[in-house]
Order: sequence, then C-alpha cells, then structure tokens
Amino acid sequence: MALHNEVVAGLAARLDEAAVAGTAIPQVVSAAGVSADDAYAVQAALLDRRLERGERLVGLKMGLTSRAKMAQMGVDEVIWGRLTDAMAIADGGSVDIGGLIHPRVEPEVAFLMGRDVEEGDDFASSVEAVAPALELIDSRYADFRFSLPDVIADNTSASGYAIGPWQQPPAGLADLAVRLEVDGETVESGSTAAILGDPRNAFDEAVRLAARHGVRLRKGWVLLAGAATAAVPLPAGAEVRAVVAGLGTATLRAL
Ligand code: 0L1
Ligand code: MG
Repeated sequence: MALHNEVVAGLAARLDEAAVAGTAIPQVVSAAGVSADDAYAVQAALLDRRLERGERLVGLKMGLTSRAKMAQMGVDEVIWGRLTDAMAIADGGSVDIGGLIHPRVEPEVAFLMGRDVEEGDDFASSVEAVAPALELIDSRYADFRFSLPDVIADNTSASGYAIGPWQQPPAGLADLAVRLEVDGETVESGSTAAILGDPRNAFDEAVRLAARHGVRLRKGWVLLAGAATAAVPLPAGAEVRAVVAGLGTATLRAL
C-alpha cells in the first residue's frame, strides 16, 4: 500500500528541520514502518522543501557503493540521492560546518552528463567529463545510525561536495589509486575499484535505479559515483584533499 501523503510530508519535515537546526533525530522513518522503496517518496518530498527555498537540482549521488558498506548494512543494492546547487563547495574553497551534526568526508569520482540520459544509454555516450571529488556527508540521525529506509529518506546523508578539475573520461577508471588527506596526512587510501568494481558501473546503477522513481540524469548534471574509501570525521579547520591517480585533486577547507 502506498504511503499516505501526510506521512510522507511529516517525515520529510522532521528530516529537513533536523538538517536546518543541526540537531540529530531518532530513526523516524523505519519507526514508521516505511519500506526502502517508499523512503524515496520521503526523499523527494524532502528535496521539494529545499527547492521551495530556492535551491536547484543539479545532480544525483550514489551511496553504499562499496561491498563492505553493503555487507555492513545487510543490503545488496546501492542507494541514490539528489544534489542541489546549495550543496556545491568550490574546489579549494571553504565550507562552514558549524551548523552540521557530525560531518564526515569521503573521496569520490564525479561524472558530468553531456546529454539527457535515457534508460539503456551507456557511459561512453552520456558522460562528457570526469573529475576527482570530495563528498561531505552528515546523517541527520543520532550517532550516524540508521536502517536502509532511514538513510534513503535522509537523502543518503548528502550535505556537500567539491569537484576537482573536469577532464575527458580516460580509457580506464577501474583501478585508480585514491588517497584521502587531512592537513597533508594520508588518512585513508584505496582504489576506484571499491566503487562497484569500476565507477562506470555506478553510472549504470544510477540510471537504472533513479528511473524506477521517474528520475533521469539531465545534461549538465553531476553524478557522484560513490566513495573509494571509508568516510572520516571532518573537524573544523581541517584542509582535506582527495587525490585520484590520473585525475588529480579536489580540495576543501572546513570552517
Ligand atoms: O555517500 C554515501 O556512500 C553515504 C551513503 C549513506 C550511508 C552513510 O551515510 O554512510
Ligand atoms: Mg558518498
């Protein structure tokens, strides 16, 4: 049975108000018995509230793209969320994290859509550029603990992102070394292989899963493919860099 509109709106309001106030809440979505599929309706309503405040939808993000994170949550499918222009952080710029609950940062790969993407379209004909990226995540749930419906409704913990220099997609993306640095120290290292075996697979999954909810990647949109290492806590004052071999660096400073 589809979720009642008032329930969807009420849950979206709880999550939105938690984000605006920077105050953690309990796992209200799973407590209401909402399925993972229905949680995308809550996510859409949550995003509508941001759009009503003047934000613009500019892309999508994939979450739980590593096998380790999927196993940790007992799921076998990745999840996706939405990006707005207000979440963008200039590469090399700063982001005020004072209003966040428990920010973390993770190194990613970003894709730029060269055209409106339909189901069945492939990576090569759809993605015009690739870049190293940092994602800032901040769960609105206490202790960063949630079930799958909770995190889907919470827009997959999306909070911000910085994108490094765009370049034409290289021939291979499957096994590029990735480093996450905080104040010049390497705190995590891994490979783009952690992103579904090859970040290009994240594009296919984004197209397939978002289409189930009537969402298509549009020309000019960004897709964050997923994290190549674990996320780390982001303290105020830290300068963070994602270094992806062959792609370059994305940088942000937390204020
Ligand atoms: O971007 C991500 O992979 C995060 C997905 C949600 C789970 C989390 O907050 O760690
Ligand atoms: Mg991420």
